[in-house]
Amino acid sequence: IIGTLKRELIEVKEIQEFQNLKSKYLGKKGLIKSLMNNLKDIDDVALKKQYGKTVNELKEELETIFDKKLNELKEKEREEKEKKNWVDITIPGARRKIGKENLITKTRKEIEEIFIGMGFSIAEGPEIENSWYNFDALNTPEWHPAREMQDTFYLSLDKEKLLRTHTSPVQVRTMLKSKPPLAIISPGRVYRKDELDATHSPVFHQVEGLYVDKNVSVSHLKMYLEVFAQKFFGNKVSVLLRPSYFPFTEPSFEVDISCIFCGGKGCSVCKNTGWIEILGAGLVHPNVFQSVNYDPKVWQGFAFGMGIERVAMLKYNIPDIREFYKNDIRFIETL
Ligand code: FA5
Repeated sequence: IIGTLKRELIEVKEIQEFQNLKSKYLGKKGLIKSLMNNLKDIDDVALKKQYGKTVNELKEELETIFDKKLNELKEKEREEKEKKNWVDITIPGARRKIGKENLITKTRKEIEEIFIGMGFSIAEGPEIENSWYNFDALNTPEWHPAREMQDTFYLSLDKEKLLRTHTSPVQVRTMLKSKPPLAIISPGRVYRKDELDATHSPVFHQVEGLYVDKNVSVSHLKMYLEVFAQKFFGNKVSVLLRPSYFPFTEPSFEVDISCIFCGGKGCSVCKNTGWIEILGAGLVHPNVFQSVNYDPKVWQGFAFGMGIERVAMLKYNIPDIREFYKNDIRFIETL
């Protein structure tokens, strides 16, 4: 029996075949079972005992052989699985393309971080504005010639609804909502009927700044802008205030930084002046304080508004504002 089994087992390659063979020998209707069934036909007690013992020994021996074969089959199966799942770790991996932060977002975050570091918080306002917030409350009523300074996309015939032309309406919204003193910046998208060219886009981004407290003067404005400029563009940068005009500030300034390309000596970027304009600013006009019920005799403040694309163009040396909106992956990847 054992010899036959061993021969049969050599042929067995799979677990299922093994199970079939095992039940043929050891199963309920198997060989051992039928040998055991013969016991009842043996009358001689000693012979019966001997027979039983022999069959049991045979059973044990068969079980050992089957166990051994099962282990072999399992080991073979494990080896095959391992072979199938083998990974060549020396093959170079496929580089996965990952996204990059948009440069406008990156620049906005850089500006935000600098001002947050100086105690400012972030305020937001809607892109669809009422004319009152965008103009009237900012000392620019309907008849004011300064309305022409920013050509507006109106959303209604009565010119009540418009796409905000600057982030300055957030000043008004913030002051109406909170009591002074306060220090906020407000980044966001703005719209103007400007022709698209290398430095102008009809949709662009600004960051507004507003600081209100007692005894605020132009020197505070200059100090904050100087710290900003040095942190953003580099330690050596200095700031120049040139008199200018905005209806919502008095006095008003265009703010320049010393040219970061030639160190202020004069080059083509700064048109040999040594200075580059980065933003508009000034001390909050008393009429603006009046529109939001702040007493201008008690409170003073400074405000500024800078173009995010413009400062990003300077910092990252981008010659044309249109690069920001083309979605050319090569542009994004070089940054
Ligand atoms: C203003 O919009 C004022 N609200 C700024 C201000 C705020 C002054 C608070 C005083 C107090 P201006 O129109 O100069 O100012 O625009 C501010 C900045 O936006 C500019 O310096 C420039 O960097 C950017 N800018 C203006 N027009 C465009 C445009 N079409 N495309 C891209 N950037 C622009």
